[in-house]
Amino acid sequence: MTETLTIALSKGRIFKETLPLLAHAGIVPKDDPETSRKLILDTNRDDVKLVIIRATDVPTYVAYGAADLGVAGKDVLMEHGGEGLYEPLDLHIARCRLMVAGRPGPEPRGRLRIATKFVNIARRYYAEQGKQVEVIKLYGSMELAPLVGLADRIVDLVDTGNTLRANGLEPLEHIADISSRLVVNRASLKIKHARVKAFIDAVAEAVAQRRGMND
Ligand code: PRT
Ligand code: MG
Repeated sequence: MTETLTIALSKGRIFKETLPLLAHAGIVPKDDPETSRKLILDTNRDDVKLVIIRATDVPTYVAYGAADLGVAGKDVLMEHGGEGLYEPLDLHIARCRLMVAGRPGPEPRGRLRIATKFVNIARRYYAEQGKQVEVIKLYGSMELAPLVGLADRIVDLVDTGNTLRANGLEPLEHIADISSRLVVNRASLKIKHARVKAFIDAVAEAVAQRRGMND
């Protein structure tokens, strides 16, 4: 009997954009997480399961070995720290930029207040700039914070920029280009080496093919 390979994914854009890559590796889920309430999805392969979790929980599941592999945004990995994770592959999906944004105009004087869900990234970023800031942790709708005087700046993901524009904010500083990465539990890499390696290779090939088609 072969051991099970468990892959952690979040629903939404990551699931949608990972599906074709999984298909290339011969893996097709039996349920759609957007309509099913199941948290463990069977696939066409008896020895492959998908666990559907919050995007920010993917590094934790994989680091503890609750999933062998996972797909997570670089933003989530930077914020988590990535300890215990092997990151073999940039999937080039769910791309966006991590930015500092705020109202147009000069930087307010004094100690800046920064609202974000990426508190570790924000602290690191401003520490590298030698700037003293106060970081305020939020769990969503960061764009609201500068509008109601909670913060001077936000650190958030930007794709089209429409969300910022709709709220009278503009991107001010670029922190990092973001895409989703394949992450692997280090013990799984050793213990299930042949299977994990074959999976990584198949997904890498799918990524290369898709990039060849798109660029
Ligand atoms: O939504 P939920 O709270 O459940 O979790 P999540 O937001 O962590 O998950 P999800 O599925 O929304 O995002 C998963 C990953 O997708 C993120 O970790 C990023 O790596 C990646 N990604 C790519 C994005 C975006 N593009 C993106 N545009 N994640 C979020 N956004 C949001 C952004 O936060 C902002 O609110 O979209 C808005 C900006 O979009 P524009 O096009 O208006 O600029
Ligand atoms: Mg979201």
